[in-house]
Amino acid sequence: MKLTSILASAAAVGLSAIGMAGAQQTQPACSSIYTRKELLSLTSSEWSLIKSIVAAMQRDGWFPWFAYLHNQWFGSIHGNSQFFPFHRRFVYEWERVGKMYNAGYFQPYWDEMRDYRVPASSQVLTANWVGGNGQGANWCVANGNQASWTMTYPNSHCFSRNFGNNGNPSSWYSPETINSFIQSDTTMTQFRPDIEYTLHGVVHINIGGDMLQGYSPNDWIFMLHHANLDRLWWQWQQNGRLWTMDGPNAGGGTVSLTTNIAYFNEPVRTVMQLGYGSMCYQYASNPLSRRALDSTMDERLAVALPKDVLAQWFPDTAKSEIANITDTVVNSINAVAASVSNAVSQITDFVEAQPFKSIPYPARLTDGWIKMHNFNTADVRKTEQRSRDLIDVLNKAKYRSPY
Ligand SMILES: [Cu+2]
Repeated sequence: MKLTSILASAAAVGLSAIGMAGAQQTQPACSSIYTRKELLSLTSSEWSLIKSIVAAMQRDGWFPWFAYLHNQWFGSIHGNSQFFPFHRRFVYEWERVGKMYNAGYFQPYWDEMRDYRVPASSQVLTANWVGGNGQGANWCVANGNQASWTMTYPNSHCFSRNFGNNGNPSSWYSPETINSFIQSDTTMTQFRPDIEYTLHGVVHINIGGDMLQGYSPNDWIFMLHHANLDRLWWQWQQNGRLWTMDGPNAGGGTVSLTTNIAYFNEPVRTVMQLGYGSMCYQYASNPLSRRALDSTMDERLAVALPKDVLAQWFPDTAKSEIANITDTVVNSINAVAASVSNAVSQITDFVEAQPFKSIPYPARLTDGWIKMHNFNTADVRKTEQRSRDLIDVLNKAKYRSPY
């Protein structure tokens, strides 16, 4: 029905906004663009190629180099607006090295929100993919593509993971929460902590082991994780915020488009627009079935939430035709043309027939993690509380999550 045309017009608006802002880009458009796919959507030949390149990179010492770089610059690239540009450039650098082995390499991402209810049962964390929790006194990982590896930075140790909450990590952040950040944050000063202090930190902490350390790039999950966060930044940018950059820099001052990225010493503007300069990649949306539920999520949010609440947490959904139609129906079904009300009552009936499963609170950042990053504890707790407020709103409204 109409939903596809609504989504298509939303996409068109996004593209034209990029075209208008294009004047800020001084680099050439890429002549060809490759696609970063969700890990679980790789074909078996893509996965065996990528796996073999990652193994070759370990053999040739690239893991300790990237772990060293991340650890060395740790204080400059977290807790301030270097966070997104640095990690975009860093993951790209990893991918660039991978492509020197074989041009077919690209950095997959992990659509972590999909697994937020029970992270440990994610297919990503199984033997066929990146493997699961570590075992024994040193939490050595014995399965997956890094099974039984010895890491050499900062000293020789077995590659390790130590899942949070005694091996069964607490829930992390739902698609609804992340969607709300993407829709309602208008500055990098808001968006950066909303991602860094939530999904970013919780995944690092709950995977544990090497992922818990300044040298977390020892775990290839680091690259999957940061490619996903980069994808979320890009979604936010495409929402009319392509050139939005503000907020604090490490050691004082602010980050702008002309500020240099830590370590790389290249201006932030060079990484802002995917498809230009060296950033010759794009993200495939997750083709897995549950991801196709995004438009269902919008419908259900519009049905469940009063208009003012919807506008506060999901301003784009509130502006969409979906919300207007459902709102009209809720207020005066008689005033609507028969065909429209039919379509909408079908949506409403369908949504109300779905079981209600409340959204769990996500795990919080630990005091140790906050201290290690020198984060402001009050800022972290405020961000976490806002996420919990949204979950309260959704659960109270008996919002039926499709995830
Ligand atoms: Cu980092």
